[in-house]
Amino acid sequence: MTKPRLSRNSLATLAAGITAPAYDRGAVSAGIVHLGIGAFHRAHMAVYVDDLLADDPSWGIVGASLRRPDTKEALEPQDGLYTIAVRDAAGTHPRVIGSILSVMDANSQREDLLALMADPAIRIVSLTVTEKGYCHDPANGELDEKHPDIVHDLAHPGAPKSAPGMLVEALARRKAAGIAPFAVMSCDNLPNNGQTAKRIVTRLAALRSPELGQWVGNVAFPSTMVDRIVPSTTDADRAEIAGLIGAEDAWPIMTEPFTQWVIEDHFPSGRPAFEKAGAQMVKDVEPFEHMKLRMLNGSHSTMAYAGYLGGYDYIAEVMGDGAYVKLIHGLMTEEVMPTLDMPGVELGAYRDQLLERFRNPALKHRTWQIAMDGSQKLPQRLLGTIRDRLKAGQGIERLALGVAAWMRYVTGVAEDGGEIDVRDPHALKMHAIAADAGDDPGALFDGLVALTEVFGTDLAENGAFRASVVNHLENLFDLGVRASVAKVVG
Ligand code: CS2
Repeated sequence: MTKPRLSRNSLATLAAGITAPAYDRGAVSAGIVHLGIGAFHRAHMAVYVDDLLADDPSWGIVGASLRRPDTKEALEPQDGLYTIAVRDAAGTHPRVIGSILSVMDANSQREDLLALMADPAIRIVSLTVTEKGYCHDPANGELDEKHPDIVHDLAHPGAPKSAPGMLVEALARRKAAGIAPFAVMSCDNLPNNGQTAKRIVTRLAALRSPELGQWVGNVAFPSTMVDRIVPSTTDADRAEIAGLIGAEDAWPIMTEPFTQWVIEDHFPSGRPAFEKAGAQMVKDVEPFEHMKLRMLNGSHSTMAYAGYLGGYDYIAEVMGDGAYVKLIHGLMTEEVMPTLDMPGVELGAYRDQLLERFRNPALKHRTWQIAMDGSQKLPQRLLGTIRDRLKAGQGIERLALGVAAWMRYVTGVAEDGGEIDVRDPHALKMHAIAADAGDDPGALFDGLVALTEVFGTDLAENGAFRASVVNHLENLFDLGVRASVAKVVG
């Protein structure tokens, strides 16, 4: 028998014991617009908000996709409802979330979306548009004024394509109408994401007019550190969830038990009581962001490149290889932890918890998924730590292996000669560099390190950095990745 589609009407017929919104969804109104309504948002912020709507129904979320209409197509027939399934060794635990009132597709509904963002009821615009959605130079965090979407948005400010362009236009409309600005809350994995968003958006506004730039310069851009691992959903996941909840959900979200959200408490136009749902409200998020990007994401990216090249499809598989575990343990303990200043946080316990999360056998987290967009991720995940250590005259052996594995990965050729599907805004450029370098590790390094948007200018000139990465590249080409990892961990 086919199951009904998950929707308002089928809620009453869900399998016994499935948690679903206990508040009256009809009474919920929109207070938040979220740009980038991907799996991550639905496993994180939307869940915190779902926990709070019974207390204050004025904080419902309208999601928007800037690139593809697929989330709207999945959630519209479901009245915005979807399942979040927490997975661990003990099983899969589904819960239906109701905080997303509707989803808009920015391409076909741009004007409606801008009008909503300019509505006084919207007091927060949050974003998970991924690193590349900021249209910035990842090496220095400044707006990339030559980015095609930014060039477009300056020529057509009323019909912007980029996330910064949407924010500036909506803020400009609020300013013109005498409406207080919304707070812009970044939920992306960027260092100091609030300040970064503020720098980019204010610059774009100033390019439109100095006066607008000044006004936008006074908008609140609270930083947040978000943490939850969310692998992409597969058809097997869909089938499992339908069996568990007794309804078809076109896009359930699979995640881990762990969740953390650290938020800078700066919302002049109000905010939900996030702390009641477990978020940590703090004055300064930066140390937390730093810790997470270097420890979790730095390990993730290293495992993604070295793991993928070694034939491991999933992070849990990488964690089944003792040499890789030693590499990641050593990377965090010897090379990352000494660069962090986190009074009150037991870094050893944080590391052990991360290793445990990476081991979660029920989480099918692809190395290929994490490997995406490395040019945008490397600076904050590995290169910042490397800079700090080089400055202090300290070793970078494991971190440099992560960078070398990325360089080897973006050649697009796997160890067995097969093709790697490299997804990155600079994929073509990097492919051409690799083709020119042939199998000369030094030439590959020199070609890639010249990408100043990734490496800045300092690392290209650093002899210790070059020596270490090129040494690893030689091993990667001569011995293969598994032997290279084994060599480093002794
Ligand atoms: C991952 C992150 O895909 C990636 O690059 O490293 O999405 C990671 O799973 C999250 O940051 C965890 O909070």
